[in-house]
Amino acid sequence: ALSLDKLNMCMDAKHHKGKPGPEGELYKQCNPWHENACCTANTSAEAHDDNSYLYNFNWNHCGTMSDRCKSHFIQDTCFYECSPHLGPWIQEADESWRKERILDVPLCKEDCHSWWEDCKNEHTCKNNWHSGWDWASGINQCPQDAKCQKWTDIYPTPRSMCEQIWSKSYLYTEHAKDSGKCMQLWFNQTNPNRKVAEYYLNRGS
Ligand code: FOL
Repeated sequence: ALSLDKLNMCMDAKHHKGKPGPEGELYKQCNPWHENACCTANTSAEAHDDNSYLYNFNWNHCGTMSDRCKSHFIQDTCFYECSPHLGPWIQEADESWRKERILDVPLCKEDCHSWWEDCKNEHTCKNNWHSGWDWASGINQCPQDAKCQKWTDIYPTPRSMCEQIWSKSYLYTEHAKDSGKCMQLWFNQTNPNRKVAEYYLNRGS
């Protein structure tokens, strides 16, 4: 029978495994997920590359993105591709490239703020990075009608960035990392997000 364990599952998207499991070793920033992951080792390595084959996504669409800022996008990619505890927020997606997506994942305040702080001096041309790019060159470029602007003109606050950049994948929260009420992009040892998923599952039923 179809098993649906919302506390331990992978979304049906472009690169995710059918079900979570151990991976031995994952690449650099993705390694915290290695004990139980929805990403393969190959996906974890690609997560660290510019214009990687995952989505051919160009972080440098308005000039070179700093390594500090880019580290948060790598971490977001690890979280998105590897997390086995996103069940409560998985929804059907109306997109050509994936069947399912995440919606309103409650993000810890520190993770959103440090991401925005480390990126606030960059430039971008769009608030929603999921759609509307010019793909003529094979990687995304800013479309004619979207000029490069200061990051802070596109995203005045951490909240606006975290919620808009991946079309509401994340919900901004004021919860702190140790609260058990928000999902962490950054962690070292055991995945703290399982008990957060458990908290929201019980709350919703
Ligand atoms: N991180 C998180 N947290 N949530 C996500 O949903 C997410 N998604 C990606 C990467 N990290 C994420 C994938 N990013 C396109 C653009 C970005 C992208 C995947 C695909 C893309 O092909 N956009 C087309 C429209 C495609 C369509 O909707 O059919 C475009 O018009 O630009």
